[in-house]
Amino acid sequence: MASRTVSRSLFAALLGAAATAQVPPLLPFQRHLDLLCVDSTFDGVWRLADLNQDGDHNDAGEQIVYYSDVGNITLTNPACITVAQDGTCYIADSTIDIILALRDQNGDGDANDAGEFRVVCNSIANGSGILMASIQGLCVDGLGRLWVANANSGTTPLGNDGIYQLTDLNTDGDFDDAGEVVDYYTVVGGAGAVGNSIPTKVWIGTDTNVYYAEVGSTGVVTKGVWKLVDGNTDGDCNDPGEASLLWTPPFVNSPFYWSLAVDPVGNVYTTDHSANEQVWRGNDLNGNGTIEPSEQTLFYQTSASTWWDVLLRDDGAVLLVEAQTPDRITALRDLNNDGDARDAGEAVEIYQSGVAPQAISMRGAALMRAPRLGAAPPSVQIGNATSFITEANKPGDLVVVALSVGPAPLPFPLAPWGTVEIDLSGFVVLGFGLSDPFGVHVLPFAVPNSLSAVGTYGLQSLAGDNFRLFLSNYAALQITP
Ligand SMILES: [Ca+2]
Ligand SMILES: [Ca+2]
Ligand SMILES: [Ca+2]
Ligand SMILES: [Ca+2]
Repeated sequence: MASRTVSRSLFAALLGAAATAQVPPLLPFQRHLDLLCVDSTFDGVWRLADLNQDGDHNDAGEQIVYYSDVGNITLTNPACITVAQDGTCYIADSTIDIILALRDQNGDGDANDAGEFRVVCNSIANGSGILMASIQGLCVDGLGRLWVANANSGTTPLGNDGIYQLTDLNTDGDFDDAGEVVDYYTVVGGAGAVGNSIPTKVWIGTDTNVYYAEVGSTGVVTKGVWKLVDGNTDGDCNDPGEASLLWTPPFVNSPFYWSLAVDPVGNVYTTDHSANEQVWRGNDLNGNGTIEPSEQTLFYQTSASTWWDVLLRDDGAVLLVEAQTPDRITALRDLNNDGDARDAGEAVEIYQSGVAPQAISMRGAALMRAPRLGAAPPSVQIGNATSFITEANKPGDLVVVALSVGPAPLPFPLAPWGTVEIDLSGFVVLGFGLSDPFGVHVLPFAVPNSLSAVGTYGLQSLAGDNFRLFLSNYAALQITP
């Protein structure tokens, strides 16, 4: 199957690229659609769309209930959320101690229907016998494995502070069987007082290493961003030297570096929503394993924030997600390229509970994947064949592939469909089908064996479900003599 081949070869390339290869990364996706966020007041999940494409999620109809206590699964404190390659969304609840999987199967825009929600891990009584008493962070990798940042608890069961790797070994759709939860890293010095170690977020870097944020408050474990490298490739980072402190951003008045994200070029973002109210960016540019003062930048600063999550959007915006008064999402963009988002116009609220008709108290958020199109190969001789590969949002999505003979026009927005990037005055629909169990649609294309076919053509897919069809990126096909 093409998609499996693609991901396997990608994995092989990543392994070849890094001598200390650990984990194939998945996030951030290359294109983004709607934003899912957990709300621990509402005890559910919201889907925020920008249906009128005005750049925000504040308009009527743009706050959609994605999951609200249905069936016998009643959320109490949903703390974190992530979205996998197949469109499955995972959330962890740190009070009822479960990981819940959500996927919209009937294409109505939510995961509230029968068969759309299921518990995939009991974080107290799983078959691996590993306690995860207070899950604060979730991430998913390119192999569909889950990564958990867990803090120990002040009440029984206590559990440990650490990073856990969850793999569905028997492919029965959950992470609850024996051996499926692995202790990837137990924080040294974490046992004992609850505040010795509080791992809050975990992230898989493009360098295939694992990063996590530590906000321990007793001084036993140093606060900041830690890096985990499985040097002896035995499947964990519990061996000497495998965990190291990458970065302690500047300490000013008891910082609270809660959230963490790492972009594809190694920029590490962490937010401090203590009285300092600062977002820092660092990058280990000299590759010595630590981020020094010369390698860090105060990226943003404000007042009265409670940033529970930081997201990296495909347009380069850094999204700060917070429960505050008012609740809000702030998009940061370094418009003048001076290395921060502290200049006029660089911070924009794209959701605010005082403006939107629906108040949402955001405890964590994740971006869904938007359709992505590529031609493989993108250049082909007349009389030969190529394929158009569309990665949709999820399995079973409708995919329509169009080819335009006209020159590429200036892109223009067409709400709620996204951005049109092919010439609509001369296009033809080449194919129409459903994405496979990997969320991928492959359309083989035979190029006519005629010199009159020589030229450059524009391609775009439209993909999605009844609730949300969305345009892919522009892809070019070059036909040569
Ligand atoms: Ca809007
Ligand atoms: Ca549904
Ligand atoms: Ca399983
Ligand atoms: Ca190891």
